[in-house]
Amino acid sequence: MSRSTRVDGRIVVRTDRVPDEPARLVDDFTPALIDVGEHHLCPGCGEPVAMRAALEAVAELGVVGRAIGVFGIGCYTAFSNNLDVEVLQALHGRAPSVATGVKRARPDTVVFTVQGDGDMVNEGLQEVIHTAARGENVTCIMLNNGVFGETGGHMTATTVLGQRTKTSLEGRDPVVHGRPILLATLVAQLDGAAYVARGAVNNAGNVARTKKMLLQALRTQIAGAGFSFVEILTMCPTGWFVETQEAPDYLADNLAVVHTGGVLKDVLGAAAPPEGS
Ligand SMILES: Cc1ncc(C[n+]2csc(CCOP(=O)(O)OP(=O)(O)O)c2C)c(N)n1
Ligand code: SF4
Ligand SMILES: [Mg+2]
Repeated sequence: MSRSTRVDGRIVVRTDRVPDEPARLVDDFTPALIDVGEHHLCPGCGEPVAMRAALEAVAELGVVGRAIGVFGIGCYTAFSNNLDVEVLQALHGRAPSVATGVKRARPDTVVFTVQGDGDMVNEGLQEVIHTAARGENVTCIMLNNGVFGETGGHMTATTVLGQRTKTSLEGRDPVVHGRPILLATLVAQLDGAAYVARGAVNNAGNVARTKKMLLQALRTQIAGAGFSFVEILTMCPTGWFVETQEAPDYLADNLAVVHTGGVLKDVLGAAAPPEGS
């Protein structure tokens, strides 16, 4: 008896009966820097994938012992208790300023923020703009799902036109709600920003590209070249009111056509320091 079946062209694992083959562990994919392998984020959420890529980048650069994460407030905040790196909790949107303080007090550290679009663009936009303009030697990571996920899927400043959210049930209307802020595009205009990129985690290729962006952002900081910023588009099937398995395509067809991916600025380029520096 087959363990999977096809529904609308997709392979779906059957859950209506006990499988005749026992489950087997293919490999232990838990990242080394995650202390507790469990979290309470929704199935299909993109934030754990982005978090994993960031942690792998920190580990690969050999800076675990001097890395400090500054977390904003959103679903991703759950990870602040799970990680084997030092973590500080900032108030909504204030993480770039807290990161600034940490880095100025301890220039030997490698400081990165983890914030959502609601936290960074709605509730604390001026913080990241000023931090970038000052050219602070920190890395800010924004997980952009276009909604306030944790509080139930409300519209944010990055919600794309037409996107259905809890507070825009007929889709975001430019006349009523205004137009989305494309934050990476905005930050790239600032002279203090040395590295700016926008990635996504809706398929394996995009995860690999996003990890390269995170590596280069952290290398930029390690080289002392100035502010670095990586925006990552993440799935939020719960806040988007779509089926879990539909979320990666929803991201590609809606968010990614407006918040387009790629490296927007890379002052250091190939001159970045090698791993283990
Ligand atoms: C000052 C303040 N306003 C509102 C809230 C409620 N709140 C907690 S998490 C959150 C949503 C954060 O959204 P985002 O940063 O996009 O993260 P996501 O949950 O989507 O990952 C809000 C509005 C709060 N904690 N503090
Ligand atoms: S509400 Fe959205 S962002 Fe929050 S855990 Fe669920 S899928 Fe992830
Ligand atoms: Mg969000």
